[in-house]
Amino acid sequence: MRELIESRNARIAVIGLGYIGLPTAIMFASAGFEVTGFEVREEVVERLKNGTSHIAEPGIEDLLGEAIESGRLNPTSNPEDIRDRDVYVVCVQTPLGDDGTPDLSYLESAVKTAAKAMKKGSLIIIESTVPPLTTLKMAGLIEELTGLKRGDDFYMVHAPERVMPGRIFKELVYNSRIFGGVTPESAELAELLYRSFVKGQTFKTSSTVSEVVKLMENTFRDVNIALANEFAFLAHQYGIDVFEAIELANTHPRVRIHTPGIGVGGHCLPKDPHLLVWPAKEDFGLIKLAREINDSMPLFTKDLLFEALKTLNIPPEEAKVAVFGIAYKGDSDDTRNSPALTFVEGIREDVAEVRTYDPLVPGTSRSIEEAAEGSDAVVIATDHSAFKSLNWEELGKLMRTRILIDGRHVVENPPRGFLFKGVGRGEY
Ligand code: SAJ
Repeated sequence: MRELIESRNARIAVIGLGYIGLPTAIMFASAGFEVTGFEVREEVVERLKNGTSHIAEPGIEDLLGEAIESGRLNPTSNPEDIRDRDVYVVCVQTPLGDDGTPDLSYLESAVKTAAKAMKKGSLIIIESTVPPLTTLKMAGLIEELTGLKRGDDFYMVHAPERVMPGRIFKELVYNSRIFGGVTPESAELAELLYRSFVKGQTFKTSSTVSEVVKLMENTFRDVNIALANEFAFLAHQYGIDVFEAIELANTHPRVRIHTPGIGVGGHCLPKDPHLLVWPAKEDFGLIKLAREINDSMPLFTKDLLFEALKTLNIPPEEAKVAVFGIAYKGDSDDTRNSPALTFVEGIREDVAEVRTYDPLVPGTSRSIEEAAEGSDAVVIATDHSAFKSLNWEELGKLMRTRILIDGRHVVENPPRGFLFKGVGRGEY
């Protein structure tokens, strides 16, 4: 296998062409490997064959076009097309089910697809974020299905990604990377393979340590955001601006307080802390409480809005509210688990009308003016760059009442003539 990888003659199958699998398949193709991209969604395969991407990522159209035209990347939905590959890279989602526990059905299906197609000596790599011990379980599934033995007859690795949407191609190359093998040789082979395009540092460990590391990274972030949100609650108690306090506290060389806001969204942070503790036999208070605090932020923002309506004697049932931003974070078009949407659903039944405007998300108001027209309150729910330079004097003329609620610390100095409240802005 080592020679096949070094000579770029290893034939690679990437299973799952989503926002991680497609860029990864493109990077391997660009590094000179023959890559077959397996994707169950046939409409996605057809688009990719024509060189058009179903995911919006800077630079992806050109890189995809080159990979397809060179013949090195071949999208398919036929499992026969990935038979007897040297490497299988599994990049499928691991969402939470409706019951709040991890749904590993996509992963198991992808691993079974690989097991049916693989050969003796294949290297199986799981990039998906999974609960600890899952890679070992998947190795057992492969052994059951193929009769092959891990380590002797096939290699298996957990290789988590750390990329940020919008910077995927840069981070795939320059971010450091961890390879967790079910055997040391598995990790060595995976590291050799990825160094065909990874320029960042690479580290080898066991599959379970790798799974825990990935989940610790996002749990660390979620818990620290929850702490920042709790500092915001305190700022309201003490009548201070939490962002001023955080900026000053962060001048300490070893303090890095995160940013409070309307909540925590995306497909990672709301989920990964649950994956981390799920297989454990006991509860973990801090991690669980942090999730509860972050999930409470849309409601906290609703309270700020209702306090402002009350101050101006506007009955909520008569209020018209414009929500600016529904994406889960600034300059993204992704609305998965967006706290802005949780906020919108949380007020919809209590107010007369809710209009949303998000420049990056289709289906919202055609313009910010259309959303603001006749409204009693504007609520900023996403920190899009476009919202940082709004003409509030002009927008205010369109509004019936001028209430401004800032859920993402977008407005530094509240505009004159507005009743302003912001998450963490306790002085208002
Ligand atoms: N957020 C805050 N306060 C903060 C930072 C973020 O409220 O200080 C909110 C954001 O508005 C957003 C949510 O949290 O709603 C998640 O934001 P994020 O910047 O963590 O974005 P993700 O989920 O796209 O990316 C994270 C990253 N993980 C870490 O930074 C540790 C990324 O590196 C991972 O690759 C990604 O999860 C993932 O795929 O796991």
